[in-house]
Amino acid sequence: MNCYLSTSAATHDEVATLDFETVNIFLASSNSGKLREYSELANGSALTIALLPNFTELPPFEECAATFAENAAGKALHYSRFAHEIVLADDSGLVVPALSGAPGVHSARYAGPNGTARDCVQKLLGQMEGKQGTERRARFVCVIAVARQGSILAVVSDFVEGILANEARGAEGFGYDPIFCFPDGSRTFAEISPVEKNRYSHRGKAFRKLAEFLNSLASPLGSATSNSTV
Ligand code: ITT
Repeated sequence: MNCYLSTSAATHDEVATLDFETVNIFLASSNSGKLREYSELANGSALTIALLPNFTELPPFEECAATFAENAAGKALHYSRFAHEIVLADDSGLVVPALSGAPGVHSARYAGPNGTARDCVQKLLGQMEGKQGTERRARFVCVIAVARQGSILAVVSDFVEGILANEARGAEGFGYDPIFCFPDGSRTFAEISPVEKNRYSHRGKAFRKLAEFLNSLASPLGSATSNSTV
């Protein structure tokens, strides 16, 4: 079992050795929805994203911290020890203020260790019964950590606000997308295209911050300390 967050942060010089022309990033994730979204986000940029080789055979990282940031950093550090390239880990989830922040960091296993995404959605709809108006507000949060060989290079985060639908709608996306609506209630994230989701989503916004940071390393005026950690 691994549950820790301790490392030496990369120094400016270590980070600045990135050759931005050839940044290959390995995603450490069991979630195929995340891989699809990151592949699409990196499409056309100088970054390439692929699943970390042999990911399913590597010792798992147990996400037992109380914050998305600690889980993302711990996950990135853990898996970065199994690769030479940069490793990206994403810890994300749905935060519902009217439920004291649940499901939050427990989003993936909200319906128990064997619960499916559909089970999670049904459980959440049950918890929301009788809640109306602003009580149905929800926020998707995404923290991305990138690490290389046991050193954290960057941690960035972002979020998107919406409201919870009364029933599941749409077939796109994954996880809680069928019940996460734009604030005007018009469409759920499962009713929009993957490209449109990436434009508005917590993950798309966080990834663009990461790309901007990596890009700044390629610029003579870039600074590894500005905007590098959120
Ligand atoms: P890895 O840890 O292996 O990456 P995971 O699915 O367990 O995969 P997390 O621990 O970060 O990942 O849990 C994220 C959960 O939050 C995910 O399983 C969904 O239930 C939910 N979630 C996060 N981003 C989402 C999105 O864009 N759309 C819908 N649900 C999302």
